[in-house]
Amino acid sequence: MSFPNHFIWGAATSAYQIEGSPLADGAGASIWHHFCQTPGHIANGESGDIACDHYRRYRKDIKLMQDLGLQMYRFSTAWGRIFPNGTGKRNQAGLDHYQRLVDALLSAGIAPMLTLYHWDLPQALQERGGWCNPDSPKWFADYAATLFETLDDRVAWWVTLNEPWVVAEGGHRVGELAPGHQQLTEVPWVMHHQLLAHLHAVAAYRELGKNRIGLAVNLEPQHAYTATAADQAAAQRRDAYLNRFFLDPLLLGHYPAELAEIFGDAWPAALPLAAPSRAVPRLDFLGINYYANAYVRHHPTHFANAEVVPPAANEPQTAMGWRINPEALGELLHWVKRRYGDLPLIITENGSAFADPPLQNDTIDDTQRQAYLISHLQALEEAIAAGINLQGYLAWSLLDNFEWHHGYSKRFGLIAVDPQSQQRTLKESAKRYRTIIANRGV
Ligand code: IFM
Repeated sequence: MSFPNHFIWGAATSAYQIEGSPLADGAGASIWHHFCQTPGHIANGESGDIACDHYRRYRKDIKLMQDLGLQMYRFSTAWGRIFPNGTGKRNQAGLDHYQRLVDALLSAGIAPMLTLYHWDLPQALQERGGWCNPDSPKWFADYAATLFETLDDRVAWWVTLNEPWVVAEGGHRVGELAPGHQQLTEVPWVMHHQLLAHLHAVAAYRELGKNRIGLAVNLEPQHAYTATAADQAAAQRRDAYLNRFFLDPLLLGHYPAELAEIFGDAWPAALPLAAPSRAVPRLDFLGINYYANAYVRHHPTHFANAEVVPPAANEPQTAMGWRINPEALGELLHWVKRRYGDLPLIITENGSAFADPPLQNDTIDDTQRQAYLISHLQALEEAIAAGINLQGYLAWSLLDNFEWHHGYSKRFGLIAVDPQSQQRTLKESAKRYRTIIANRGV
């Protein structure tokens, strides 16, 4: 493999998944802190209370990033550390923490990519309706503006929201993620208010910032399970729901037509949107989180009359039960270019959970993760050669961490973290990634 010289190599994490110390230094509780306290929500009753203790160990973790040769580190700020009540009085200690983190990254020669929202809404805002409240876009833009004013002199890459569709689907329809609602009527509003939140934050950025601002969406090609018209239509509906729900209104100015049919009475009569304008770009880059594709078939009683067919035991899959399909990643990048134009793209997350072998002779030989990494990088190399404007790759994740409702049972890290001792161990995939970075892909 060979990647262009300007291609950026890095890794990603998020605040609640690694930081621990959720209430330290005056922070306000997040919906995840709250959600974890209800028995039954998280596997093994776990929480992010300690996680990777990165809030206190970030300097050591930056040394590990340096050791791997990372050029960029994507992390998120916890809104409630900066505004404990979500709005109103600012907590300087929280802001100072992230200033120290950014300064330490820059001194290590690592470019920070700062995600403003990776699912940890302040609980105080949830109590005011969370993303269902029409004021939520303004709450978010005010919080974002504080960070732009404080850190845009040092942060050159900003991401507004991480995976807004997962916030709506997991948190408001399925209910397995915080805040744990199962209310179909909430889903369109949660999506719409996040969209407006992104637009308000970008508008604030155009006044306050001078670098780049984008978004990170999870995209997953939806393939029809069979060639029947019914399965093809089911795959199209799921594509509209998952892949186009946020990007169509953002970049094309309208919601996918299929959504009214999918939601039925739960679809609001009006979701007013301003048309996109070339003069004020709504994104400087698009971050894509890619893990898997899906096969979809018609199902009379499933949501959207569409069922995702799980992989059979003998089909390639990760410990999440997600299909391993690097070709679909290439296909996806071409689809994005065709549908939304030639935006600068970055893979803001890609990685795999596997039940890693135990530490033996100081080695964790995670061969499956290495194979996943390499096959997906090969797909990216081909996409670049075919003219895709791909600027970088951020592996998910730097560390084994709190995988939401799965607790610590699913390990995505390049670096293993022993939850008891907090000992970090570079897996073989991390060493392989270090070699790849050092040789620009070779
Ligand atoms: O851990 C998550 C992350 O927070 C968002 N994207 C998917 C990852 C793996 O499930």
